[in-house]
Amino acid sequence: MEQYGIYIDGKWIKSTHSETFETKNPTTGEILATFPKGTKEDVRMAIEAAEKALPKWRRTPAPKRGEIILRVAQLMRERKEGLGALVTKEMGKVIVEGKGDVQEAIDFLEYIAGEGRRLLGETTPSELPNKFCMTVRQPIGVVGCITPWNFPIAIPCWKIGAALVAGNTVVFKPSGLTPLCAAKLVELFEEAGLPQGVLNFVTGSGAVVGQEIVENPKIRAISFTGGVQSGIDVYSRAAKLLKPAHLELGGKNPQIIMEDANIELAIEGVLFGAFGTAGQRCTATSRLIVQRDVYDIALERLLERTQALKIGDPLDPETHVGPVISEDQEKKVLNYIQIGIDEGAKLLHGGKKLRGGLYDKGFFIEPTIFEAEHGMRITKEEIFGPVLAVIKANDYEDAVRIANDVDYGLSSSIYTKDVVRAFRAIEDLEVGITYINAPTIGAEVHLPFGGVKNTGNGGREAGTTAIDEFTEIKTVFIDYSNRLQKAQIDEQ
Ligand code: TXE
Repeated sequence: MEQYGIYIDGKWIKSTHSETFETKNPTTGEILATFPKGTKEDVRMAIEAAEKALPKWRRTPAPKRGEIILRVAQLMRERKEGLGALVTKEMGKVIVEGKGDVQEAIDFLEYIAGEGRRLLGETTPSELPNKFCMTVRQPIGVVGCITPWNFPIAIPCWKIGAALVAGNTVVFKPSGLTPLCAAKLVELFEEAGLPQGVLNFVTGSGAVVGQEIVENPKIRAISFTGGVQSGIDVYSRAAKLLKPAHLELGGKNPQIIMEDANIELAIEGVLFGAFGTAGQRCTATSRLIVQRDVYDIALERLLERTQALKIGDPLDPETHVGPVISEDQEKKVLNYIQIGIDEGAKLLHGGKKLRGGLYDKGFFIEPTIFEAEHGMRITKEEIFGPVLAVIKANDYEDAVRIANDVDYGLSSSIYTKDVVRAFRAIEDLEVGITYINAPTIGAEVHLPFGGVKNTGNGGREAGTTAIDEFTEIKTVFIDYSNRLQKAQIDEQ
């Protein structure tokens, strides 16, 4: 079993504290590695190293910074099978999705490496003669990246890749549930030739390591993905320091099926959207809103197809649904199932923890389908597990009203063949992402990713916007008139 330390200034070293924690396989309970319970002192050492490395890194030409990032992507390509299997072992998603997690990281790193040759600013005419105006993008400084467990390779790459190409140095804290994937990622950056101190890595709790990252004034910006409560805590602490904190939080994503939809396709979509990654994606489909004329047939097909799903070892390529990440997550999901039953939702499928054989070692929950009334807690709160609430809608207006009547606004989907309705849905759905005739999951890295309402605080990761949270814009005026010119003053 591997025993890791923290990674500071290009070296794996011991934490200032000797206590450790274990990372475990959620399928088998096997201990995969141990990591230090990092301290505030560890974070301060990481910050010091990142500050020391900053002047040289920010002056390294951006295309050269991009080359190192591209090299990480190449190494990942070479090792995709092994890394994908590690994601599956540590996080529990089925193997095709484990490899997909790695592929998403590769795609993003390749995309963002090219940003080294863009980092575009603007030029625009001046209101005065012989004067030139432009903007340039500059790194923010030392930034903190705090990540969750559900995409243990892809999400850290979205943040770290964008931060580094922009010329920042990084203190990275992964989720305590997936530190091994994170450590392997750090090793790849090291192997790709990232200079010492540019990326530093401290494991430990949100309350100690995470909080120090947020509250230490030497960290100039935070990028956070996680739960809403943690996000609010991060945002309010950062606010006291006027520190920008970019937040990607949860979702309660609806898929709408209209009466003219291709029902087979829509059901295939919802199976993937709701039960892929055992429902543990921020974009997972957790509500299926069906127009009443096709409600019975859609439900019938949904139940038939769900019965055929194979739940088991996520390393087995035949498996459709693996375990949830941890005992706590299992408890949370089972508790929501009980809430659904107690509030009178009709349990149509699943609802139980699976037992016997392999199931006894891991955290397996049956794919669960409720027939629910809009307004019940299971139709409003993020569950983050394989639980789907099916809701009947009268018509398009009713479906959109239900879809929008939640606190979150990340992803959405509508299945319809009516092009007018599809375009109306693009306008009407209060979310950051809308899919037409496709499930709520499946982001592509060259498009912006993020949501409205409680899903975040307005920013977007990935795409052309990826760089925004990691750069400051400087406005530059160059006067070559050789005299004092005054903007906004009539007499010159
Ligand atoms: O997230 P946390 P958890 C949701 C999902 C899930 C719930 C809890 O509903 O059931 O969140 O998951 C660090 N200051 N999502 O407990 O606690 C923490 O150590 C600084 C949705 O894993 O938010 C970890 O590294 N850092 C989400 C990271 O934040 C803090 C993906 C996320 O942990 C902190 C994951 C604090 N106060 C969970 N508190 C998505 N949007 O996809 C925690 N951390």
